[in-house]
Amino acid sequence: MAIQVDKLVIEKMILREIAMPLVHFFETSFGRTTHRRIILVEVVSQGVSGWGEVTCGENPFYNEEWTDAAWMIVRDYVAPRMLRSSSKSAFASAAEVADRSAHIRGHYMARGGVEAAVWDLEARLKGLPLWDHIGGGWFKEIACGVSIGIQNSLAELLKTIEKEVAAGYQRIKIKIKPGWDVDVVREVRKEFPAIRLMADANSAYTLADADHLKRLDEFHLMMIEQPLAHDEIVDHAALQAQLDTFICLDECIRTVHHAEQAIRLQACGILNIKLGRVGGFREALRIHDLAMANSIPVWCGGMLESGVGRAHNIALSTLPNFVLPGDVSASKRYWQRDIISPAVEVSPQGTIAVSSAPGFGYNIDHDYLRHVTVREETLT
Ligand code: OSB
Ligand code: MG
Repeated sequence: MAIQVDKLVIEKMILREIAMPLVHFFETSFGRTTHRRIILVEVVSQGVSGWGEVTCGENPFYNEEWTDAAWMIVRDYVAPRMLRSSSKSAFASAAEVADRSAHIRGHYMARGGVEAAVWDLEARLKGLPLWDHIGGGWFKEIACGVSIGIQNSLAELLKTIEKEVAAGYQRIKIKIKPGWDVDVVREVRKEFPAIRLMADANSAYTLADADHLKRLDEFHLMMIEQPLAHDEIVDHAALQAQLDTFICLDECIRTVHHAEQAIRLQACGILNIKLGRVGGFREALRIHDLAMANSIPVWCGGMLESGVGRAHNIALSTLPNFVLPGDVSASKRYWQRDIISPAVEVSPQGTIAVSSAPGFGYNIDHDYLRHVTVREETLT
């Protein structure tokens, strides 16, 4: 039975930091990750819990955020404006939550972890699946790709690609950086002439590398993701004008305004939407809608999430303009055991079936969650 939700009051917020080793290290142009430290946000109203994940890394290298800073941002700046004890405690809906932390500069992932938790809470109070609550549901199964980090050798990379293609994943993304780019992509293409292939540079190049990046054109990549600086839309436009391959922006797009600028300047042909990077569902929906209106396809990026963030990504990916396979893949690629049950599984066709259970659609594995929690604080 649905509970009354015309006024949404958050009675308490529980912050948890969990620590889990990755099954395999993940290396990008900015560094190697072997262990994750993830902040989970639980918001409680009328005895019902909603869950969100802060998707920042352990270090401020992908963007300015990192686990320790995000904890303080949520505890000291976001939570006090969200809770029942704050001066304007009630929300008409989860769509209002983002505004309540809009006075904070940056820190979208910290803010987005809370925002997503309230959307999940509201969906559960209404008895709806999260994908339904956000207006999705175009896809009953979402298309999955994998993101493969920089490996110790080309042989290991080729072996990993072979395994993921055999598992059914619909596109392969490899990470590149200066010294691990054109020659690597050439070898991958030689070995796998027909796969849908793309490369992600995580801001490792500058416009001075345009001629070098142009050499990637001959390998028919679906796109090259974020080749230039994390905050540089204008140079991406200059680069896109020189490349046949589509640029896909990731780091650059934190607001719908950034997306609007990127589209107007023709800085990209494709957008990656990450729920955390843009501060939650409200902004993700806006970017999705703007891209669709401009015929820019989008896909859902990943941040090595636990099951909670992964489940949110699945809900997001059911919106109609998520027409390209995302970086949303099976739990077992990351974790020995996930904190949700069942774990996220990928079919031999490279899809994830969308759950129709209320909220994010999976159960929290409370025993395992307790086991991996290294810090916990209850805010009221
Ligand atoms: O740029 O997409 C990225 C992971 C951490 C930081 C940045 C990125 C990534 C990924 C991994 O590519 C995607 C995933 O499998 O979760
Ligand atoms: Mg990326």
